[in-house]
Amino acid sequence: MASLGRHIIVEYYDCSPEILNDVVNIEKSMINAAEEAGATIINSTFHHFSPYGVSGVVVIQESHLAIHTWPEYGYASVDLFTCGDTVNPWVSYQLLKEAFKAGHGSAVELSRGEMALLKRKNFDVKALRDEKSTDEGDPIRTRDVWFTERDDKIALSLKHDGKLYDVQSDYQRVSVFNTQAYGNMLTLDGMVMTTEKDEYVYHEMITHIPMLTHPNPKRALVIGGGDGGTARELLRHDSLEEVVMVEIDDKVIEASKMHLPTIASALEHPKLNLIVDDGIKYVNDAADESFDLVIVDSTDPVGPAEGLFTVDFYKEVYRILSKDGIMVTQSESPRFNSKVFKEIFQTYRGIYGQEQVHCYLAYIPTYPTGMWSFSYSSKGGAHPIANFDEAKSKAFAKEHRLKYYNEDLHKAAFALPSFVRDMIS
Ligand code: SPD
Repeated sequence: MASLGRHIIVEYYDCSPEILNDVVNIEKSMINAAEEAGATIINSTFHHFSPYGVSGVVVIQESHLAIHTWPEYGYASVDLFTCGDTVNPWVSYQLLKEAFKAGHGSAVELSRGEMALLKRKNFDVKALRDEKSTDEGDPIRTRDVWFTERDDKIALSLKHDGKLYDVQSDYQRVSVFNTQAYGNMLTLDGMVMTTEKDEYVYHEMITHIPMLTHPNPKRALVIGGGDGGTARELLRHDSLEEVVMVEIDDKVIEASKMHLPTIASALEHPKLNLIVDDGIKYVNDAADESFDLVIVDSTDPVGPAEGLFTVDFYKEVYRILSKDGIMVTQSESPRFNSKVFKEIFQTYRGIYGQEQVHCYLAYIPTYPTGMWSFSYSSKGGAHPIANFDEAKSKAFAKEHRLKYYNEDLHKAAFALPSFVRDMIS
């Protein structure tokens, strides 16, 4: 390398004014341009000016990408600065040109920090660290890289030591991050799906509530759930003769087997029939009354999971449930996804009847707002509290040393805060 860094100074002309005034989209495009160029995102901050214009910067481990836009002229000025040779800033240049629908663009590349002009200084970071370190730890941060799940109003960040897996599958971006607080974490299209440290809350609650309410469940179907956590919990129940799991994306299974071994631990279980296919198609083709329990362990209702949030799909699930059958689905955050949350309960009540559908909650720190909901719908009317076997539940939780679910929580989870109750009543 003849220089420390490459600095591309970019002009985009004749862009779409609307795009250049959309701060949320510009941030997404800049982050995407950095990732596609091979950069590691550290953080980003963007600002919309009144009445128009956007400024922002994406800090990457290899330096930064910065932008300022003048929508009224359809013009954006962009700096792409990268150090080392792992990131190709010209990939970002091309992607941003397309993202902003630029009529034409121009760019000048400068070499920054000519090696011929640089002389190494005496800078001993190890001595500095030894001198400053205290019992509370190392005061000199060597790594400060954050994963952020964001929508336009809130964001959740987790500090991590890098990506262990990052693949664009046929359906979505599948990544595993090595987070500092929650262990390895699976994300799909930038949304947290599960982490090693808090996965048990979701997986115990989505399975044991219906399993300990149904009088005699023999066959269970899981739609989605490719990380394996739901299957692992179901297979603790000896009464089950078969668990069929239909996951659309084999990369989710691959990533989980490689990097989430404790969650994926039952994926080779002899009672598990793991099918890589479209769950909607599987349900449409399944025989009437062929499952005692159907669990929809889906992602959020964007991308490949969208079809799992439709009336047609749930009518089909109802059809394949046995007479006493129970359906449980993850039903999003009441606070964060209020619209979807309400629609879900309205839809299920239209199919199962007003009294047969119940909402319960669990507390999952790595999901938006931390408050997560599940729906419980029964075809035969089994009430999740009146009909659950409390003694069995107590013994089961003890025997399996469950970390979240227990007989008290089974009942308590259905006690809803007033604002949640009002949303669905
Ligand atoms: N926003 C997070 C929703 C995640 C729901 N599914 C998680 C899959 C875990 N098996």
